[in-house]
Amino acid sequence: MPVEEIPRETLLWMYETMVRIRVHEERVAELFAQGKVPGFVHLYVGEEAVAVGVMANLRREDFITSTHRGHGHYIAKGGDVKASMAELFGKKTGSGKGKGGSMHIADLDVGELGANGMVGGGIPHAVGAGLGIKLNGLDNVAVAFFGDGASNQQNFHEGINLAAIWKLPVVFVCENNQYQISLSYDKQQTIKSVAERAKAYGIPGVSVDGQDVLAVYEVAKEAIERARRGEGPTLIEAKTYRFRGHFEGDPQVYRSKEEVEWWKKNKDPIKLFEEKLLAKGIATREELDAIWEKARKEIEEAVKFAEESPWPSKEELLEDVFSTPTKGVLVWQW
Ligand SMILES: Cc1ncc(C[n+]2csc(CCOP(=O)(O)OP(=O)(O)O)c2C)c(N)n1
Ligand SMILES: [Mg+2]
Repeated sequence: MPVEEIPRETLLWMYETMVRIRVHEERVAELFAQGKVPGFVHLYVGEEAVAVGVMANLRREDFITSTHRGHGHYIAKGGDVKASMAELFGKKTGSGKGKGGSMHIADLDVGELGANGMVGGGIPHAVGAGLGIKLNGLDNVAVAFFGDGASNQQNFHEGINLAAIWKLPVVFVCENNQYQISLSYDKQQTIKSVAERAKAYGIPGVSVDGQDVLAVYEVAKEAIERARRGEGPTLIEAKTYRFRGHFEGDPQVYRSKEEVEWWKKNKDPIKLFEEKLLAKGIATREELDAIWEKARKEIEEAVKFAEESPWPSKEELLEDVFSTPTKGVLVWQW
């Protein structure tokens, strides 16, 4: 979509939010390497335009469901970075009181129904939210984010089918970053685009360059408006790329350094958007630099907050924790 058709305020929000995610993720990588963030960490560097292009069309009261790679979704939905950073550290002040960690950030205040350690696990939740919206006669929408790997899961097929036959206000956003862990896309699926699967459910399917925030914005706008009008779901495939490993510590033996470097050099969503903003005179270099400075300051404050926060006490260990015990044994948790 041409920049001229989008308010300057929205354009700057998009830039600022992509920068905030990038600074957050690169800082978390350092903190993880220092041993300050326990558990697995999957970062969103390189994929920022997807969350931001979609979320620029959402209201606070709309819902999202996220993935194991969910920090970017949370930040773009307007989440509190202090609460999520404290959660990453396992501290009591975290959004899940320190018991969820990176893969389980949820915050109902901003409509984030949950990141999810189960691949494809958020899809049925979004469909449930869509059913709730419809039964209550509201005009909100629910957006399910998931990966290319998740699009091979039963949850994906059942979820889209139900949303399609019931015309639910759900938008399915597949972040096709071309790998599920070490398995490349062409080894997972025979179709060129995940969006082709929409045909099987009788709904619109569209594939978009996920490194171009304005292209994502445009297709998301159409899908979200369609859902709000009660016309049912859309499947969007955003073709993107993760600049870091599947998780922090991934040796990445399944792809070449040249491939990664090519994407960083030619398809960095922030650089591409920046060039456009400068060329069109939407912002000056100084204004953009100030945005980076502000983001760094904000993330440092969140790190300080997390570091200074207390650990949960032993007595709280079993509070707010739910499970399905099988003969006294806790079910598998990834
Ligand atoms: C149900 C389930 N099966 C397997 C796993 C192990 N696993 C974690 S991430 C992942 C790959 C997911 O790939 P994709 O959906 O493309 O997301 P990406 O990591 O690329 O963002 C797998 C198989 C899991 N967490 N949950
Ligand atoms: Mg993937």
